[in-house]
Amino acid sequence: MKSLITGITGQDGSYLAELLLQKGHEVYGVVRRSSTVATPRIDHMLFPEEKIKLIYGDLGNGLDSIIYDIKPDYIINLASMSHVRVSFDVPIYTMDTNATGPTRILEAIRRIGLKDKTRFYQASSSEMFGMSPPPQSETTPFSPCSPYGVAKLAAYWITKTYRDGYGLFASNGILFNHESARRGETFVTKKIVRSAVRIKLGKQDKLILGNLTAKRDWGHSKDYMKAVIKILEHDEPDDFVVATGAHYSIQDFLEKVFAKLDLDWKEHVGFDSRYTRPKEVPALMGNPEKIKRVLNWEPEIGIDQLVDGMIENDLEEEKRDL
Ligand code: NAP
Ligand code: G4F
Repeated sequence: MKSLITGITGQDGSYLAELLLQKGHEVYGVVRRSSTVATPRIDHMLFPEEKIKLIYGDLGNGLDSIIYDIKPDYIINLASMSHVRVSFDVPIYTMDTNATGPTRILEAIRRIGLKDKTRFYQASSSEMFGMSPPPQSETTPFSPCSPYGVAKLAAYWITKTYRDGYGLFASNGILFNHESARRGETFVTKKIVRSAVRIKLGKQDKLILGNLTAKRDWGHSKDYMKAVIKILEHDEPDDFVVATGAHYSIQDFLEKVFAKLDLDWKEHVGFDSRYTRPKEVPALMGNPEKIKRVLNWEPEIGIDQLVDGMIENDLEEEKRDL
């Protein structure tokens, strides 16, 4: 089996590549050329042994020749401009990457004639539910309120359109927030953990955040990548919510992390409106009943284990720097 992952250098891409290698897949990844090294999350699969193959490319163009050359069994589209607040600063780039990008892939599968060979997965997002109140499931109306959410919703629909219109095996995973030690530094969970650890070690004094009242349903990236594989291996293409079914406010998360480090968050946390958004998704909490029932998927890592793993990792990294 050959799998092509876009976004392989990201949090999810790195876990998915590991899981697919364990299943014996030949794993190919699309990477963007950049002036800094973009591969820290996947270096262990490149050196000393080259377990995965990287190809330079971008969702903006050129993916069709990569798909033509490899003719993958699975294409997993994880690449995106994944930061909701930044999407308000770069809405056109966000639409091009997150909405037109997957359309380019689907059209390549169709035009190259891979309809009966290649299964496509689109990384859809709970951000598409936007203002719709929780719990959100596959039948909840979408109501996005960020350029990111709007672009992801377009990608969701184009995936469904190619499935229903052309008979492609094309599925959406509607994933709620998922985190890990490999989470990007500017997402709120990682920002909180990294800062709390640095405060504990005397390397930092303040942590400046935006809105603390929003609620999110946080799971672990590795669990969610197991769900992605189940969605691809299912006997028919379909759309699935992937979530834990519980949610916490940003303040709850903050309190939990600081308490685990014996710190009082109120002594260290400040507010800056630069970290708020023009419009905010107030509350996300998924109902994972369908994926539990149809694909027998369950999250294995709870919120406390997730937080403990993130703290342990950042303590080790920050102590190494000391
Ligand atoms: P991430 O860590 O930010 O990774 C994003 C990946 O996309 C990186 O490999 C990045 O490459 C790549 N990328 C960005 N723009 C690209 C472009 N124009 N061409 C090619 N590659 C590009 O995100 P993640 O947390 O792993 O999330 C994976 C996917 O799931 C994303 O599509 C995200 O929107 C979606 N999602 C995430 C969550 C979540 O909670 N994590 C929830 C729902 C949906 P560089 O390394 O070069 O930047
Ligand atoms: O960690 P966040 O930036 O994640 P957000 O916006 O929920 O998006 C993530 O989850 C989506 C799934 O629902 C993905 F599709 C998306 O790609 C991404 O992975 O922010 C979480 C919450 C927000 O309510 C935000 O307003 O935290 C709040 N927040 C408060 N202070 C902050 C900060 N967020 C960030 N990034 N930085 C802050 O300082």
